[in-house]
Amino acid sequence: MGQLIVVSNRVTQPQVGQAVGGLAVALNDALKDHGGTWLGWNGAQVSDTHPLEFQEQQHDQVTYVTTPLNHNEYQNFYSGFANNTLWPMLHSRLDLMVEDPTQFQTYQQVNQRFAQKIAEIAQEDDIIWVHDYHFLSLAEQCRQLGLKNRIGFFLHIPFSDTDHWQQLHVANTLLTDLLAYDVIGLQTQADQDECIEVYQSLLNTAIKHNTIFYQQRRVLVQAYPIGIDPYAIQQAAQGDNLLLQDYFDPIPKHNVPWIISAERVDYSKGILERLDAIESWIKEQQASDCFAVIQVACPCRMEVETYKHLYNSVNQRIASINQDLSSLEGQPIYVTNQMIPHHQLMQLYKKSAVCWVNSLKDGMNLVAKEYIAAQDPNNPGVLILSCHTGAAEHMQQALIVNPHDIKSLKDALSKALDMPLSERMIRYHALIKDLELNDIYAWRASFLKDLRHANTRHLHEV
Ligand code: GDG
Repeated sequence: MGQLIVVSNRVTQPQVGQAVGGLAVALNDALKDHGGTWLGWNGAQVSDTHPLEFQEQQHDQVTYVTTPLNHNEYQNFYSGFANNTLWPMLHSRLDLMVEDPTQFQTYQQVNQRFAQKIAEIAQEDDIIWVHDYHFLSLAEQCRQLGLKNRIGFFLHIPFSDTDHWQQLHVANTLLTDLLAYDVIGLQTQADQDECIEVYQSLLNTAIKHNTIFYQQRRVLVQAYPIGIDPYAIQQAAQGDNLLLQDYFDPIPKHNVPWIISAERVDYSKGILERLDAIESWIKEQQASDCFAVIQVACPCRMEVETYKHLYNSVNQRIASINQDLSSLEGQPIYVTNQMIPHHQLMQLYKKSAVCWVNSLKDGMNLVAKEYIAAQDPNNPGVLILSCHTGAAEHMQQALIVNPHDIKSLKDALSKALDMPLSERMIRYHALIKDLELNDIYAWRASFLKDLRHANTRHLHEV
């Protein structure tokens, strides 16, 4: 059997002594098990005149092949077509979608540059696993270079429906390119259904069960809900090196329950909607000292105007709520814009009585799963979970809310704060059982099993 080649936008190379998140660990383990290569962007940006080369580095039986992006690629591929066109469209935010033919051209060129590198390194029996919306066209570019390998794709974000795809001028090109993969992996059953529906209505492809037949090719469209490593998270949460003073000023008040939310500051996460509900709840109940809200809000994609604007709005909103509703006991909301080390974040989850995931649309949402895994089984906290996350498809014992319905949010908050231990334990045990059964290793194994068995006949064989 050949080696595994993983491709993702960012490559997360583990550094000695530094704990990284579950996905990076799971992919690294898969590469170690199979012998493998991880290909992607190294996070650096260089000038347009700088020669673009891939660097190879070996670490713990894995070869990391990484490249910088030049300024044009960063602007037009990464910030542009990937994050300002595809991300909003796939998160049903057509109001924020900007489509520019130059950006699409650069997107295709970057996919082609990566395909050329894959063609250089891939042996005949290697299998290739590509991640996320940055590389919808990568398999097609590989096929054009003559690669016959099995190539699988996993989309970490939602697939979206026909109405949204139709608004994209290059939809047919991208959907056709995607059919050069052997397996299209999605987060949820709903995404799987939507993907099949989009192919039926926009490309009129023949479909049987969840296989698309297109120009002598068979493409499996299948949901593989991503999981976490509950055991590793339990271990991490047991540590006691949480240094609140390094992240919060002032540090959160201790004598009240904590409500935690942790996310990149992204409009898909419903942060402002949650802040509205918190403010309204406190005003209605006239109770600003009932709890402390812990908001971990890491800035991201700040070169995209929408993100910069949202980041400022979130911080201003928190400052204004704190100004209006603080008491002698302290303020209601404590925010950090810093990235907290993984172990400490897991400890913060464990100390928090409630976790509130309020996404307006989210492929899965790993915070919801990590929070449950980090809990003390004898005194677990409560998860408030948006119905618009992929996680809600399987985590029905959470308090499921509609993030657009402020009343539903406030009711859930009251219920979470009042929930007796017996009910918290029943909900927790059902949730943790499912997380253990469907962990990240099961996710990886089921995707790779299907990819290995994909029944593939390629265009050039016809
Ligand atoms: C995409 C999809 C899908 C957050 N703050 C800190 C920190 N985090 C970690 C969390 C979690 C990860 O980042 C966020 O994962 P999510 O799944 O919640 O969201 P996205 O970043 O949008 O991820 C999503 C996911 O891909 C996987 O397929 O679930 O739907 O959008 O692991 O813990 N980690 C550390 N410090 C922080 O301050 N160390």
